[in-house]
Amino acid sequence: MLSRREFIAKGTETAVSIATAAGAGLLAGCANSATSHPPMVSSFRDLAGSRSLRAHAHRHGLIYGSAVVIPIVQKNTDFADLLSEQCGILVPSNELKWVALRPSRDTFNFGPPDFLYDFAQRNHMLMRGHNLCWHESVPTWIRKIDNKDEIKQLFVDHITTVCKHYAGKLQSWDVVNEAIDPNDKLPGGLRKSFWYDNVGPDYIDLAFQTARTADPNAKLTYNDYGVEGDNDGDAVKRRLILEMVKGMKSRGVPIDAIGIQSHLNAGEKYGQGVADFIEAFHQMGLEVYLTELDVNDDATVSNDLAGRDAIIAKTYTEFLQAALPNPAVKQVLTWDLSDRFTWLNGLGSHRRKQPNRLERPLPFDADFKPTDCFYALRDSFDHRKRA
Ligand code: 9MR
Repeated sequence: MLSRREFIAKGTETAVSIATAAGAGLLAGCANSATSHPPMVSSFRDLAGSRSLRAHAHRHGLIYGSAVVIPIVQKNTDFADLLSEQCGILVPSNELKWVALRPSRDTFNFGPPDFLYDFAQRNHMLMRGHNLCWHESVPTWIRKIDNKDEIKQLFVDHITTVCKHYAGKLQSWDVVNEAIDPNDKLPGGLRKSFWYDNVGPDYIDLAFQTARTADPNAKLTYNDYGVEGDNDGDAVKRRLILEMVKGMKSRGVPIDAIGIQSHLNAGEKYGQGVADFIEAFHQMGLEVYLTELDVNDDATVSNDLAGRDAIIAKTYTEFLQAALPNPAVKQVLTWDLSDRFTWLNGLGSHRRKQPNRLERPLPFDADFKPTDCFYALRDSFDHRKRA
């Protein structure tokens, strides 16, 4: 039996071989697993084991996984099965954010993420943490404190407590999420946020240093969006993030990885920009994770489902063709696994620009049947040369 630390160190190897062995029995007599659209697929259960995203990713030096909303995993056993068959890594969508984890100064709500960690362990999956610091998840109780020293102490104590709770267990942490916004016109393109205002402009360094001390094993990650496209806005953000990370490295701040969220827009151009961005981090010795992949098709005018799905899948393929050849890329996570649970159709869906139709951004549809995105992902893994 491997210890938790050994398991993490061993990556998904064990996980995939177990899943593959189980799948081999299930699939005995089935058609060639390399076929893109196997005719025999009648349910997600036909895609377990060696046909899964997890197994195909693993064959090409990648870990595939998904974000999850924990109460759904607890209630829906079919979905829990789907996750365990397809994913080598999970990340809670919300439950490790300050607002969920820290409802009051004296309460740490570790129950749900602890459940997910145990679920991941039982199913030979890794888990990553999202996130320790984000401008959008700041509890009301801390906003009411009128003393910057006290807020800074709470910031350090929170990161320390949470990282220690999971020390040696999580593969990686999104230590700081979305800290760059050039529209705020602050030095370095930093976003004006509660943490910037109260902890100070060096809050990012402090967060990474504190996390490293509390959990020396987790890969410490800076995670952001709006850096994926071949357009001027994304190019500006890429340059600012690169400068920020170079500065961190030159100051000896412990950073191990970059998370490229990868919330894509169907039909937009993805290619050289993201490829060069990844290569710059590769040169710096950092790992790169595609952390929140999905494709909204707000801009697609036609309502024809097959046509919409084809554009969405093509967007996956073009983006992954640009990103995956770089050996720095170690993980691909979609932001949920099924269209039934995507944030793009979420409560209030104020961001959905075509309110009369549901988004279809993920590898499994609302009935857990594989979508064109599933095959686009799997084929993209297969086209990657092993890192
Ligand atoms: O998917 C998440 C949604 O359920 C939450 O309501 C929202 C606010 O906490 O955050 C969503 O996840 C975001 C992630 O934490 C950071 N990148 C963008 C994601 C989608 O908004």
